[in-house]
Amino acid sequence: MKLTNQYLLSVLDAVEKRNPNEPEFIQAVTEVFVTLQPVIEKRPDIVKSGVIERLVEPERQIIFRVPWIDDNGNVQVNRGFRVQFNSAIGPYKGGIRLHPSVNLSIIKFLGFEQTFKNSLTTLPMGGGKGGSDFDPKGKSDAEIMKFCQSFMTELYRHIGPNLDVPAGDIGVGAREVGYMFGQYKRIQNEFTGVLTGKGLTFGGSLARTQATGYGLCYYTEEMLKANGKSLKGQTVVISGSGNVAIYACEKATELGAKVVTLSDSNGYIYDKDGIDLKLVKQIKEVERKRIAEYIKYKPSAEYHEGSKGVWTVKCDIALPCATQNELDGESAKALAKNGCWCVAEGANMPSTPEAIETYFASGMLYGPAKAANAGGVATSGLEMTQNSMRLSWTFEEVDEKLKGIMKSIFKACDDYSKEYGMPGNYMAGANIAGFMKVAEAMKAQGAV
Ligand code: NDP
Ligand code: 2IT
Repeated sequence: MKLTNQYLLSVLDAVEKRNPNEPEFIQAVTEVFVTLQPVIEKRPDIVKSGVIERLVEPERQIIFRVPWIDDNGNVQVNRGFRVQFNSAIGPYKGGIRLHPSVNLSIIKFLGFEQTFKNSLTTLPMGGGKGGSDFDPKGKSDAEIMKFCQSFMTELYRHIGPNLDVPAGDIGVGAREVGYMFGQYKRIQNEFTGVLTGKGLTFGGSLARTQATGYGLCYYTEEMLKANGKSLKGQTVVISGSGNVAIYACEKATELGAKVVTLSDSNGYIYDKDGIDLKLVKQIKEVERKRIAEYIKYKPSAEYHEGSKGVWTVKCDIALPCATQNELDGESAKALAKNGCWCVAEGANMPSTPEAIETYFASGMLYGPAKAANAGGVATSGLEMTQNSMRLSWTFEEVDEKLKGIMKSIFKACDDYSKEYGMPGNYMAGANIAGFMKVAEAMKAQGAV
């Protein structure tokens, strides 16, 4: 699909001029615009109320200095970000990413996409994202704590349970959320559900840790079911070996698939017998080591240098769960050539535009990130609800609600793809479904 609508082309042109050097943000906006073309043609009222121009400009962007002292007594300085993208349907909501590659473009693409994703969950959450170019790799626990405390010492004044509720993303899990929560509580003198992904002893929700990976598999299973298939008996390739990858592997295996790979930014492991997840959890969650360690304990498995190689492994289904643009056109062609017929995205924007073109050209089923990985933030929404009610649901209750949400997300993608004349194009369905609710709310609230 190409962008030919003159109005959207002119808005995109303005976005490009206003945001030079932000390739990831432009990529995310372009993808959404391409799929919104039929909506724009059908709904002149939305155009007239300036929804599109407002949607691509964050409500607020905060950039701040994060100084901290390392274990050698040296002062280190990082840059912190929080982009509060859209609050039309609820408080800003979205994760915090700690990775050396973090910059404004990456945080903006994530915050922009989060707006649509959160809308799809059916829960009242606006879109936001934050992070820092801090590199957690090789840092001691004390350094991580000092960084998180310093980060929150500035961020606390911009967030709140009814204003903006951050959570985890790359490099941020329960440990980091715990340190940030502790610092927020201390400065604000208030115990409140200001972050999600908290520890279970202080307001965290059961099943939040598993939610993104499990949700990805629930979505994938729905998509397969609608197309007369299921995960059972399929060979699955997963990239990444972090939170999303681990729990996608767990649920896919439970649903009867065989997961044969995991990866990190250095390389990938291939285990023809199916990944031993107990071993992976020990290496990644307990020891915080690299995925290459796997073959020390499982010599029959293989380790290959280079993360892109994972896409050359023969499979039925690929679940990219590492990072943006990890799967390019060439890798998508390699997948197709090896008979892969389904890609569902655990990571945010893992497929380049060329890769997505290849999925459609080769007739693959494609589950786009905004829909397929929405289970994490949906369960964060359930954590907010439990915090407000001052109670906690059982694992089974949360998991059941998550399943229901993922089913309804798939249905929305399917329904909207049909309504706008693109049956089976769940990318268009997800973007349009997510957009409609936000657009109606923005229109109703006036151009303010
Ligand atoms: P983690 O930090 O737990 O794991 C990230 C994984 O991705 C690691 O294996 C990491 O390898 C790999 N990775 C990161 N950057 C790169 C890179 N540049 N090239 C290759 N591999 C890379 O993060 P999550 O599992 O939480 O997040 C993974 C993806 O899922 C992200 O895109 C995130 O935005 C998305 N997501 C996360 C949600 C959540 O609830 N956590 C919810 C929805 C989406 P290495 O150790 O080498 O860096
Ligand atoms: O990309 C995402 O949806 C997340 N990192 C989860 C955000 C959240 O608020 O739980």
